[in-house]
Amino acid sequence: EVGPGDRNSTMTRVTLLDYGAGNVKSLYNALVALGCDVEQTDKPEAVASAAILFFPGVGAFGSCMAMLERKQLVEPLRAYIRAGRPFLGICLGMQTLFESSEESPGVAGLGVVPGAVGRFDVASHGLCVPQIGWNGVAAAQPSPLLGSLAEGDALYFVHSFRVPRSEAVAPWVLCETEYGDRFVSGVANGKVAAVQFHPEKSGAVGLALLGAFLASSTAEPPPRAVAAAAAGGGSTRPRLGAGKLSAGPCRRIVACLDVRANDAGDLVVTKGDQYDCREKGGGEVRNLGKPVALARRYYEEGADEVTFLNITGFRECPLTDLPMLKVLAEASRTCFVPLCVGGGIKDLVDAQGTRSSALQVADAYFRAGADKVSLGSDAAEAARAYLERGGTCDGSTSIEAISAKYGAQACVVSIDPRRVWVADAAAAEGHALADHAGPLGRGGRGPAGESLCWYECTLQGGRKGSGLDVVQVARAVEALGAGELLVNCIDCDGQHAGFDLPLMAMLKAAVSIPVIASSGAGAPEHFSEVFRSTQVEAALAASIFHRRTVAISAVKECCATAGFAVRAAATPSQEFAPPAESE
Ligand code: 1PR
Repeated sequence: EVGPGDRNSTMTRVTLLDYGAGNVKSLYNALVALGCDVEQTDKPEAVASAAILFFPGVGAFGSCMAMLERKQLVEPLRAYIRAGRPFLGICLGMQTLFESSEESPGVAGLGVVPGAVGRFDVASHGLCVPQIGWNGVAAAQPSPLLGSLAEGDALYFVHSFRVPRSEAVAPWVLCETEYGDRFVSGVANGKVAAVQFHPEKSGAVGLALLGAFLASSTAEPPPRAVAAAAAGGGSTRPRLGAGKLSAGPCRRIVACLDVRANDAGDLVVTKGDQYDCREKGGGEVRNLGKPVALARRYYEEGADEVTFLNITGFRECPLTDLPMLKVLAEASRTCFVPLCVGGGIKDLVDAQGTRSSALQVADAYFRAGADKVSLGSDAAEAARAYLERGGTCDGSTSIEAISAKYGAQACVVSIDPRRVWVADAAAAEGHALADHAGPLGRGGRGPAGESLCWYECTLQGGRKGSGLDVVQVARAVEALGAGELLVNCIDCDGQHAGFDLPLMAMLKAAVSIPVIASSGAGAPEHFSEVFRSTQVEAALAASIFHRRTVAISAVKECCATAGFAVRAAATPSQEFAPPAESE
């Protein structure tokens, strides 16, 4: 596969190793946006003849090495790297350069860099594994790659294992990052480099780094890469001094697009009030814009992540016609931050009786450009089955399948709880209770003035109850392999009165994976409040951003003032790719 359409002989040709795991689409899109002519390949001979080689990867160390063995890529890769030819490894593409990893005991890595990859040990610091989000780096050696970094610049990390500092690796260290302890987040030696973070998903800062790599790898780099490197992240803050960390772990601000077809059949971004997306009195489906254009706007305004939820599930659609595939494919050409897609990720049977597994649906979304998928109803059903089995995993659920193939960090579970008010603890029949008269409550009350409630996990966006307690579901999906929880609250959705703090606190305490608080944001202070009161890693909003009542920059300013590290608000407008035309 070669892209884009305007390829010509003067374009810089780069080789992107696509060995069948993880999402290579994001890196492909970033390289195309920087003006490269990208050859996507899994052939040993293409590695041998590459002029500049990119080695991306997400997933597990062992399965990645097995795949490289199967495709006879191990020796060509070793030879290419040992010859010191231009190479950039990303994430798992960095880890596999080492001799081994605690993730897959007994499996040998490429062994071109000395040392072993180890498990994060951050629990004592109150941090989550996987590390999902934006963090800084400190340069350990002078390198053109990091030359454009400014103080405050953050890059996007997603990983559960990391390279510890050691004497063996010391001569290779390009940069380090702090997450609990200090770990090696980049290695380099001449024209060979590898980084733990995802430059292709790190906005203008990451594109600048990719641009700098291209500029230092070839005598004739693409002009757009050179321009991106020169522009850096667009910040006017001082350049980063040697050894100084550019930033610490940041709280994430997520923009969410609920997408569905309106009555005229057009795909629109809509927004509910307590999940009712029609104008009052059962009118038209609310239309707040077009998905690709809105996603791009949020990227440019500094959203740290964009989530698309297909809220109708397009239940009869054959896999290949899922409308959200096109949305993802187009959005990922212009949004260089993580994209998550949810809604309808489950086993599908189309009108002709053709079956597709949830994993195949997820595969299609990853190939289209998603970085994570989010499971709703199917995850709640998987949790029920897990609980009925007495809390054992048997490998039969979509969470397990997706998490095994793409890594836990790529498998989000979105839950839609609804409050069930009870008169007293006895009436709660053992469910986990939240007290809305307590310090985190905002005076919310049930119909008979109750202040205690438990939260029922609903199915199909609130259309069906499950009888399951949201805390049970959260723990079960974590055990099954989910890497992150998106916690909505039907009662608060679209109400602008703030997040449901008792719910968020309860779930944050119940799991050790990152939690995204969702539903109810109405003001910048609601974000700093949820971070302060509940320690969630991220907070998501929809209606305030769609209606421009609150800007993403205002949210970030408010959080920063309240003492929470956030990624610098705005990404400068990109001229790399044209806006999508087909909406
Ligand atoms: O069950 O796997 O097909 O997934 C369906 C997905 O669609 C779930 O993630 C579910 O949350 C979502 N969904 C289904 N129906 C609706 C609806 O609104 N009728 N929307 C729906 C969920 C909730 C949030 C919303 C926040 C923030 N939307 O994502 O964006 O509440 O809103 P706010 O800032 O305006 O308060 P499956």
